[in-house]
Amino acid sequence: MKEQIESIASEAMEKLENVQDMKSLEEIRVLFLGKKGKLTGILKGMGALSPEERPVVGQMVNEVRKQVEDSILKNKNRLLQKEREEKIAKETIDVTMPGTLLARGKKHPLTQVLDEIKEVFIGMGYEIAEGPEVELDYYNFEALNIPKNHPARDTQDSFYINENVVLRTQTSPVQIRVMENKKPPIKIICPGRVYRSDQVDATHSPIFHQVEGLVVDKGVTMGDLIGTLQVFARSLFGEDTNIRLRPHHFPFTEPSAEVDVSCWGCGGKGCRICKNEGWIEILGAGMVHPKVLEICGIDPKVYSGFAFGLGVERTAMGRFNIDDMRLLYENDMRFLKQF
Ligand code: 2U9
Repeated sequence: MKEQIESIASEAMEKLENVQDMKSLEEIRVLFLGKKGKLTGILKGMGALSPEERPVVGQMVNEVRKQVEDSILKNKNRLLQKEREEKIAKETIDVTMPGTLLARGKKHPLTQVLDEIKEVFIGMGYEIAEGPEVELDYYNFEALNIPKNHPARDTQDSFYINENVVLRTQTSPVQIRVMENKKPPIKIICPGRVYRSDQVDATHSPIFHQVEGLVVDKGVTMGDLIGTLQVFARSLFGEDTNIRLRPHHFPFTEPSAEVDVSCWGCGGKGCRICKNEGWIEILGAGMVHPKVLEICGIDPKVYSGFAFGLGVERTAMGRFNIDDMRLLYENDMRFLKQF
């Protein structure tokens, strides 16, 4: 029995000398001191000993138990300290290391231009109005003084869902809906997506974005329109920018004009950007046709208004010198990260 106890003691101490982690330490404790442990087994066998041997063996077992328990405690403290040191080492941050740069996203060039345009008009007291993209023929054409046989209604120009429903070809229907529901003064811009049945090429896309504006009040004049467009053009293209109106025709405005800005590249002398014209067309505008006011229940003898419309893609391509509209839709980061 004594030899057995001594061999258990030396086995236990040898294991405890090399223990490397808390899990193994616990396994050693169970192996020697647990219910089914080696030392516990000796105690169970003590019944078979003579009365003289029992106290001697009992004392030996207790001595070995204490030795093993002391060693386990010492190892436990050592391993806990080791774990703490490892944890601190792992979590130590070297504050002198350069930070990991997070890739910052950026707004799409169309969004940048749209936000700039909104900013200018919000600064002039306009509200933003929105409306459905799948529109009734009535709001997209009839209420805009575009009669049934007008070429703009031809299916080669518009996406018809059925005879009375169309994908809106401009955001003007939103202005109609506002005028039907709100008495003047009205001062809104209507940004949004519009659809035209065009073949995709460098300057056309079946889906593109517009911003239209509408002001209706008493005594609104062409002078108000020109002044507003001058402020808009200078905010977007620089303080030295001038505008030029060329007579035009739109069914929903009378008089109508196409509006050019002096070229931002050469100030009007002529260069590659403006194709030596000195001017670049940016939008269309005019005084709201009296019939359109009337259709919306606004008396054209009491009220007048002006309206304008611009293409966001066209504006962005001018601003960022982009020569192919398709680049705006391909989501190629090599292109987009330039803006
Ligand atoms: C109402 C009355 C009048 C909006 C206008 C234009 C002129 C115009 C084009 C610019 C480029 C469309 O995106 S584009 O192809 N728009 O030239 N738009 S006046 O006139 C309105 C709108 C609503 C009730």
